[in-house]
Amino acid sequence: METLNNMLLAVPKMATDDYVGFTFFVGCMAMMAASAFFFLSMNSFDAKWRTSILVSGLITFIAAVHYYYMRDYWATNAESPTFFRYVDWILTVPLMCVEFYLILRAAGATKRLMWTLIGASTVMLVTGYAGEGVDQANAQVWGAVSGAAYFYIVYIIWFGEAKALATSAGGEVLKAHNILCKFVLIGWAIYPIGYMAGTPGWYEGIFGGLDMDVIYNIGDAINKIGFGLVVYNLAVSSSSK
Ligand SMILES: *C/C=C(C)/C=C/C=C(C)/C=C/C1=C(C)CCCC1(C)C
Repeated sequence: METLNNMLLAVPKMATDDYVGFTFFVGCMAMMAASAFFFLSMNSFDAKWRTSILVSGLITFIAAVHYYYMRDYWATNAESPTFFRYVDWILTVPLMCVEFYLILRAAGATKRLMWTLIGASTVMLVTGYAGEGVDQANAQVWGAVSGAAYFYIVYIIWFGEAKALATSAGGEVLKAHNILCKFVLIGWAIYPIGYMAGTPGWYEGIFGGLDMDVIYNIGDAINKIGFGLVVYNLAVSSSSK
């Protein structure tokens, strides 16, 4: 009977103190709801904002699918789904770079700027995966390289070419750009904390007691849904005029 139940239902139990399992579950639902919200609202905006809202929806939708698998992987193996985590990020973080390009396009953003941001984010994530999933013994070195790529992105959007374009655009676009910049500086800084909680290094004594997956899951909810809502808000305030 027990076996039959397992075969038919196959829903593993979840302990009430399984915060990783819980945040994977809630994260999955939140990403699905956010995707429905972005996709369904898309056509109520002027044509020039539709691609931005579509990309917001794609970011949360790709995450929803990965969260579905990560939740399952955790429930089955009680182990961090590092591979799925990084596949999710390697698809969604470049799309967040595309969002910067899309909102600054009217101000003259070039494809070169877009590819520079995408390139830096790829370096950041590939080296992060190397330290977390492949060569943990050198996690601090990989983490430092990843951090350098991260700060390069911060530099471009806060002080570099992207900032200059946003300033020349002014108005709602500048406001939205500045909020997205804060997401990258503060919201994205959650991830290196998760990394330090889950890999060996000088920082173990500081962050070692925290749970890497819980931190990553909180980071994803804030950054993917929050980022999308900033773009949504920009579309609302610019379409009504
Ligand atoms: C939706 C997913 C997002 C916004 C993921 C962002 C991930 C990062 C900003 C990760 C950064 C890392 C470092 C800066 C150093 C340590 C390794 C990483 C990959 C965790």
